[in-house]
This record gives sequence, structure tokens and C-alpha cells, in this order.
Amino acid sequence: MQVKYHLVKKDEITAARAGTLETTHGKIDTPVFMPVGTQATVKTVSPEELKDLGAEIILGNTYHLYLRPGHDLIAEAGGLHKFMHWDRPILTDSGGFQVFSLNELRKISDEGVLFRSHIDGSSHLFTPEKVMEIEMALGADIAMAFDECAPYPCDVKDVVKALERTTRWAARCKEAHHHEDQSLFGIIQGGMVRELRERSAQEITALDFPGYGIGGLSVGEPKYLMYEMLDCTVPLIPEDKPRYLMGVGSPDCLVEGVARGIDMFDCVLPTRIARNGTVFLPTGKLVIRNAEYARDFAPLDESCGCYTCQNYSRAYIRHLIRCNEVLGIRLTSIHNLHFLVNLMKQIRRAILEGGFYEFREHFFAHYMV
Ligand code: PRF
Ligand code: ZN
Repeated sequence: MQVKYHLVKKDEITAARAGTLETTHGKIDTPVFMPVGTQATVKTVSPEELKDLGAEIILGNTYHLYLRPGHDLIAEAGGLHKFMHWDRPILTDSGGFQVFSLNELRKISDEGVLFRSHIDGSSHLFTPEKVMEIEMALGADIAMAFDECAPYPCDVKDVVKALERTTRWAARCKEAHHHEDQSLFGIIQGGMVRELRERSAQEITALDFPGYGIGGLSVGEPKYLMYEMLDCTVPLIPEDKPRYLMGVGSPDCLVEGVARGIDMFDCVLPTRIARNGTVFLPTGKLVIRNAEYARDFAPLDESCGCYTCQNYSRAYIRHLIRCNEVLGIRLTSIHNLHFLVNLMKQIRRAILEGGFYEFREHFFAHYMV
């Protein structure tokens, strides 16, 4: 099936909304946070543990899986779901971001992007058609169009070039994408220029996709600029389609993104900071390596219902992290993912109960950004 978005409730004060997204592998409640499983695994966390902490959908990366183990091998295994033993929804990103951020020697033209593998230096060409072939072979529920993400800062003329190319590539992606059980989302670009964001939103939505990614944000710009871009972009996306803010996942940005009408988020942040011993708390981030936690036998967060907080102390987790024990980063990863997934569940409940504005006020009264 193609994904179906149902708008359940709109907040009366902000642009926040609660909805559901139906996919072949089940229904997701939105707004939702998607843990990132770049290499067909959410680093150190098993699919069973992801389910237990409440994850509803995860993300995979076309760029990485194409290079290793190869999309043909994953197709042979029966698709990405079966290959990695995850039977809930999956979204694959197109590589439109990774190919730029991981390759200094890339050559970009209208045809596509010629790049060198970060693994063995071999040359590869990503065209919109090639990326669609790869994403169809991976078989995720949602595939993303191949886009060009302009860096920040960037000359306006280069932002325009990336925007125009992203529209042409989106049309080619749509033409090349044929998959009964996969929906293709378009991606809006436009840098940090209001007029260009609006132009990209108009051009991409004119192509009529079942959902829309907002790309090119959280690339090093100050947060107020990202919020400004969301303020002018989101209202141009049809209300009956899901909106996905790509690569954004700090707790404060999730709350502010939802307030501006975003339904889906993904980010490596929770698992990345977990690996250096940093955890999210309702009061802000905490670095568990610090000496002050050596004899702290309380859980990371007394109010947290995750596996880690139900069973282990700060002192023990600090000890594991300091010894580079794998269990340490597993426990902090599980806690951080639970924190964001659960934050979204709380946000959704608040929207449904008509209390999102108060929830946001309460959140920022406690959370130190
Ligand atoms: N495009 C794609 N994936 C992305 C981005 C983008 O612009 C970003 C930017 N934050 C993250 N992931 N295809
Ligand atoms: Zn916890």
C-alpha cells in the first residue's frame, strides 16, 4: 500500500497537530521521532529493545547500504525489513545529504553526483534513477527523493542552483519510482532564504507527493533561522500530507518543530551522544562521565520508565562508560532513544488533550538548552 496520513487533531494555538500514518508495516502515531539505523542497525540496540522503548519507525541510509553490503544483496535477503529483523515501518533517506557530507571529492552535474566511496575509494554515480532503483530494492515503506542540500553558509546563487536541481531531480525520481508497497516523499530545499524556501515548497508540492521532507536545515545555522524557515515553509505544504523535518532531533527542536506543524523527525544525536556518555534529562543534557556521579546510586532519571533507569545506577553506567564497556553505551543509547520517543508520545497526548501550549511552556521552564 501507499502511506495514508490522517489528521486527528489540530492544536488551537500553535500549528501542532496529531495524526496517524498508515503503512504496509503498520500504523504510526504522529508526531513521531525515528531512530537512525544507518547501517541496517540502530547502533548497539536490538529490534526487540527498540520495540520495548516504543520506537514505531526507523530510518535507513541508501548511501551506506548501497556501498555495503549492497542493495542487491539486501533484495536477495528479502528486503531491508527481513534482512535486519525489523517488522515495523522503515524510511530510507536518499543519500542526497550523505553524498555531500561524506565526500570531499564529489562531482555534481545535472545528471547526478559522481563520488568516491568513503570505504575503499571506488567511484560511483548516483542519479535520481539509480537512487530510486536502490531504494526500491531496499523496500522501505517510505523512500525519499534524491535532493541537493546546499551547505551553510552558502552564496544565494548556489542555493538557487541546488533548489532548481532538487526540483528537476524530484520530477525524475517520481518518474522512475514504481513500487506498490513504497511511498516516495519529495524534499523541499531553499537554504536560509524565505523566498527560496517558498519557491521550493511550491515547486515540490506541485509534483504531488504523498509526503514531504524539509531538508537543508540544521546544517550549522542558528536555531532562530531554522524556525523562521519552518514558519514560511510548513504553511505551503498541503494539510493532508505528512511533513518530515530531516536530521533534527534535539529535544528543544522537537518541541519547536511540532509547534510549527512538523509530524516526523530523525537524528543520530541520541545515539551519538550516548556513545560519549551524554544523556537527555527533563532538565537538559547530563555528562555521566563526570566525577560528581561516581557515588550517585540513583538512576539517570527517577521519572524515566526505560529499561536503563528501571535497573541501573548513574554510578554503574559511569563506570561502564569510563571502561569503554559496550553495555555502557547500550544503556545510554536505550535511555536517550526512550527519552525522545517518549517526549513525542507526551507531546501527542498534550495535543489531543488541548494542552500543547502549556506542555511547551512547562518543557522550556525545566529544559536548559
Ligand atoms: N536531505 C536529505 N537528507 C537529509 C537532509 C537533507 O537536506 C538533512 C539536512 N538536515 C538531513 N538529512 N536527503
Ligand atoms: Zn531512562
